[in-house]
Amino acid sequence: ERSTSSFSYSSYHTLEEIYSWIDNFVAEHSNLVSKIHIGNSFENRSILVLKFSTGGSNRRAVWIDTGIHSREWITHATGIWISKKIANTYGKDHVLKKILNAMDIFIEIVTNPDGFAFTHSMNRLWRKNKSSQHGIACIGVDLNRNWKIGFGGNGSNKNPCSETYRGPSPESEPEVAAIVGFITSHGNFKALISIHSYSQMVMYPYGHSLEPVPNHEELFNLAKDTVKALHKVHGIEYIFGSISTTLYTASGITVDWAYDSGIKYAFSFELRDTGQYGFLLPASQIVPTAQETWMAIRTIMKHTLNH
Ligand code: ING
Ligand code: ZN
Repeated sequence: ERSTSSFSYSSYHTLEEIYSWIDNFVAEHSNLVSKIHIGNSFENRSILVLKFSTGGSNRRAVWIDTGIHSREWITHATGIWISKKIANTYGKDHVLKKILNAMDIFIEIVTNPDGFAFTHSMNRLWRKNKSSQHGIACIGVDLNRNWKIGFGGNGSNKNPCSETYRGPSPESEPEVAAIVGFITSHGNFKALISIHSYSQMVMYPYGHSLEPVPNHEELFNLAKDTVKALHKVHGIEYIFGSISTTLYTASGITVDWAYDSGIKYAFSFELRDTGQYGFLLPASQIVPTAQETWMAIRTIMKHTLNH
């Protein structure tokens, strides 16, 4: 395809289709959007980030990642739709305009490209990346257990055959190391939203511990507002709270690393549904899911702007 006008935002796409959409999208919105190559995956695929910026230098920034778990297809589709929404409305939506006058937005749509390619070619329900180690038969590390805060703690597994295998060491996986390198060297990220599916939840740190974070009350209230904004769109109910008290203990996760790295607005979403379709959410739910998720993200970005 040569332009985004023929791209269907209400369908699921392959990696090749998404990477070609990214190129067209950046070309069509070059005043606002650029593509950054932050590294390569274990199987040497490009790891790409979209940057939305109206100028300035090293502005405060918001990070959004989708698809760290490859089978969670609704998350990639939502990242694509939201990217288009930002490009289409940043001149008209006054809140978004204020956000983009002061901050940059970075979106990593395919955070686990090797796993994602594998969900199309071989195993629709593959979760981990595709890394292998000499002499070990099982493949893949859970990229949401490979971060260094709480690495190796409860809710992660040292068995390479486990779905929640943490990997041999913190940041051992190139997909994680690329993000750590990028966010750390940028140095001015204020919010991070890491998007998963499914369960309909908005959560914040910690996952590795039951201890409340210093700004727990602020995050609790912001999560409540976020869920309210989401609910307004199509009436979908989300629950919210810290990861360890809402879901389960999970160690070595993205948002715990973000929080302890100084990103005080660190959230993880679990998108639709609550289990009827699970990871196989029908494509007819892509646009409504993206619409409500956008209002949730916008709520967090607005709060970040004003704090
Ligand atoms: N569930 C998440 C998992 O990695 C999660 C739950 C989300 C844990 C955010 C920690 C942070 O186990 C899915 N669906 O991947
Ligand atoms: Zn997930």
